[in-house]
Amino acid sequence: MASTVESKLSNLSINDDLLASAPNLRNNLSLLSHQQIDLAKMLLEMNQSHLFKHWPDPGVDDDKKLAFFDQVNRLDGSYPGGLASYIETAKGLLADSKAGKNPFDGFTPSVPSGEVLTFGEDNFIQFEETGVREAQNAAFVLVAGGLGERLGYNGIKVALPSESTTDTCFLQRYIESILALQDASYRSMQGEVKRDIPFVIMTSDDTHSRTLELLKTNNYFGMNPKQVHLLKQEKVACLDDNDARLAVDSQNAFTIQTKPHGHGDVHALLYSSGLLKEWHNAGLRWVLFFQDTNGLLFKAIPASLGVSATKNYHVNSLAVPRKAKEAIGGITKLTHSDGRTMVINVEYNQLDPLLRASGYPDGDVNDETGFSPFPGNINQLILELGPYIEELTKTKGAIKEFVNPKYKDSTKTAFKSSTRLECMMQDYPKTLPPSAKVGFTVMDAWLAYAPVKNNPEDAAKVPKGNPYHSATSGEMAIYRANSLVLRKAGVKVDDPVRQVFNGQEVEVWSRIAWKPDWALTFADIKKKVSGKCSISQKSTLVINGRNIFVEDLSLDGALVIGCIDDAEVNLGGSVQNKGWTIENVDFKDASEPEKVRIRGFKINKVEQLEKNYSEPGKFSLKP
Ligand code: UGB
Repeated sequence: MASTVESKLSNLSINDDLLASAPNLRNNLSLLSHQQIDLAKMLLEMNQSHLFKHWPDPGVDDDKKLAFFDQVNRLDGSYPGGLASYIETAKGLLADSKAGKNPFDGFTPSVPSGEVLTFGEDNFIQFEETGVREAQNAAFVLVAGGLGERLGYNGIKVALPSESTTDTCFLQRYIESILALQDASYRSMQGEVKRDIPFVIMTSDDTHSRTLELLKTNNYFGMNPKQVHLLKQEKVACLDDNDARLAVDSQNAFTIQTKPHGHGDVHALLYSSGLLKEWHNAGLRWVLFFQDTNGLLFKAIPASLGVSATKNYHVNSLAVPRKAKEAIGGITKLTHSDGRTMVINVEYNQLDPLLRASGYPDGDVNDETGFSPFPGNINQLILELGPYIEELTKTKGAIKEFVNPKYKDSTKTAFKSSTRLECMMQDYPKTLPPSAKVGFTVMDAWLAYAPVKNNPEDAAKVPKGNPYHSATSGEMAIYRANSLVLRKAGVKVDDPVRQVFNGQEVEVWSRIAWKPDWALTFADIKKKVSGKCSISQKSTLVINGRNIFVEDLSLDGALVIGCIDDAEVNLGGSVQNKGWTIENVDFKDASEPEKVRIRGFKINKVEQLEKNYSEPGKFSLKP
């Protein structure tokens, strides 16, 4: 055996000094292939001999030793430049972090200028029309690999109901919205080729199989499975100390601890998948990125895509007014002392110190509008495909990383728990040349942004006036947005009442929900609603069908109406019944399903008028 080991060693030139740091590895070399010895050599050179400290003699746990190298091989193959490059970068970033080095050194922040839109105004309607036309030249990318640690929900977040009158989950809402855009775009272009809009979902080991299962058990929510591509991101190795020693799993000494690398992985995955080139060859022009739980998102998409197309933005970030110190990144213009400038997201934990260090002694504070002057990044990005491919050809999709260790004390010599490198998709513009056209579009938060991120306990602690970003507020925001949109179209929708669920006081508007193919834009709403309509606060209105026209409707109760595409229904008259009530549920009440508990209420369907038209033809419903 000794001679085999010696010959492997001489072939691979692991020298004895290096091996002396890992005697237990030396004892096991005979088990390893040449490729595995190569990886072992790399680990020793990168100062990782501790990984072999607990290795027993050959014959004991040999399968685990081989599994260890399988994992090392995966970690090495899935990171641009390999594991050695990961460790090297980590050492540099950890040293910078220990030294308290500011990643924005030399940059001065200022408030950038962008397109600020108001719902329903003429230019908003114009942008929506342009956006719908452009939609058939777009591909959509959902980043859904996150664990949602802040929410603490046990399932995948895209499976959560976006609202509970229809129980439509986020993934269904997104897919139906893309399909509605696809149809509307085709109709607006009259007669040109009909395209299926590609839809990519980035998953991770935490979410992949459950996302696939959700799609399969629901027939892809009506989308052609060929339109959907799942790209799985890999996790990265955790780091135990400032020397970037890899962290060993506490449950299994033959496994390196891993954690998600962040949503920035989406660029490298898209690049290596070959999809970008395929889309470019097919004539597509836009890639739209979005996150897992924003039920309002598609109300903002048509207009913001219209802005991208009109302004020829290479990068367009969607933003909302943001309260100072609110936990979303701020869009900021950074000007370097050497003259470089960029418009980029600065994460909320970095914006305040950056401002303080740049001559704003109060840091990030609200101005006279009641909001921070730095608009809040909601991480919905629209990239122009051509320049995007050009840039990724240079970078291979690698995004500037950062590290965020939680130190045990001020000496910054030890971590409370292992850390890892991370990257964010919105950091993509950091490597762009100054000629790149980087802009942003601000819309009201009531229209564009209501994510579900915080668990009930944390949401209840959010400072007064700041958004809860919980399952409760996410659902109530959908009813509010739909009510406000109908109000703008002339419907008399009652004022909301205030109610407390799971310790959060929210506005409860009439529960109004419609399928995306009923109305995508404000122009659609205005075509579908006319006359004198009114909806009382206790009411629920659910519209499932493209050709439902509402005229002179007075609703005080619950009404659920649906029709097939070949039917047309005129809806009016007076509907009155006991309706659907909202009942409080405590988040600790284990007798309720988790998806109900986390929103703090459930809907009791007491009485409703329900009508579905499943035959072609013209119908009228006027009770
Ligand atoms: N995600 C992945 O797909 N993979 C990962 O490894 C991690 C996440 P979070 P975060 O909307 O208010 C972002 O955790 O990262 C997906 C912006 O950085 O919900 O704290 C995950 O599934 C911030 O600037 O958010 O903050 C989810 O879909 C601000 O805009 C998405 O990435 C903030 O979002 C976001 O993950 C916001």
